[in-house]
Amino acid sequence: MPVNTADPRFVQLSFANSSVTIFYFGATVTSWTVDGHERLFLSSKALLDSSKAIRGGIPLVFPHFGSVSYSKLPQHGFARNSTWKFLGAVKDSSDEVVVQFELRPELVPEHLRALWQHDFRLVYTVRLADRTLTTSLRAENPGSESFLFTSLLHTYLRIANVDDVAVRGFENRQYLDKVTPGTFTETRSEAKIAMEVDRVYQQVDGEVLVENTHIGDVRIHKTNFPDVVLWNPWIEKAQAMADFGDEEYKNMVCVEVGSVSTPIVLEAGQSWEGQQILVV
Ligand code: TA6
Repeated sequence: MPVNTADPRFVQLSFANSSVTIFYFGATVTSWTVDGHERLFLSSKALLDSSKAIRGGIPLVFPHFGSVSYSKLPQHGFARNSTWKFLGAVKDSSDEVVVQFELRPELVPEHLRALWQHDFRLVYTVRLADRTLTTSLRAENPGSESFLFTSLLHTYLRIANVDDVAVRGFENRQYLDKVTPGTFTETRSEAKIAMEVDRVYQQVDGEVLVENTHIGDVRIHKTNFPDVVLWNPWIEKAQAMADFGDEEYKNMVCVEVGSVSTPIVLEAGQSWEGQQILVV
């Protein structure tokens, strides 16, 4: 199945009735269509000129989620603000299309590189098959000293109406709430969204199910990403973001698999890999 690199900004994969668009900037998946239906949210105001992280799709968060005391990098690190190298198709068969991207220090903008000077290599693998999109991020430490990192796939799912959506899989999980600061335990079998939500659910073991998106459910399976962030900016935060429509909070929910609660220590010569499988 074709891997189309005609446009200098992105690569497009197609497989059966599915397609994926991945911008080289941030190695950001911006679109995933199945049976002609778009399953990811991309803001109508997203900037696609490499001037800032793309508002939507699946931005990559590395070397840290949020802002941390041990780094002066901007929120969510530099992976989503760097132009990655396309490594090409590693598989293009009758059952899936697989491509890879790479990020190394020399590809990171100098002003960001100067704020985090560890040697590293990231390899991002995007695998498109029938009704599934698998994205895997491998971090390697080719240097001689260990470094700390946290990482997350900042997935924006497209929905018809935020009032209808229910997210299952968090029951009895502890979560760090960034809206009403504190740590709580989720008692509900389904999380609904009727206000700003910004929660880091910890040690989420099983499948996360996002129901009533607009054409059915999205199932999220994950490996080595113990946490799940649930985020919707709601009205005020939506209005405060220049690259996000004032009303767009009604049509998106971020369900973000990550390893963010506890930094990972990557020893010299070691590697780590986290994976997400979206199933519709
Ligand atoms: O993942 C949720 C979050 O950390 C929110 O707190 C909000 O800041 C969101 O990420 C978007 O962050 P960004 O830097 O892309 O505007």
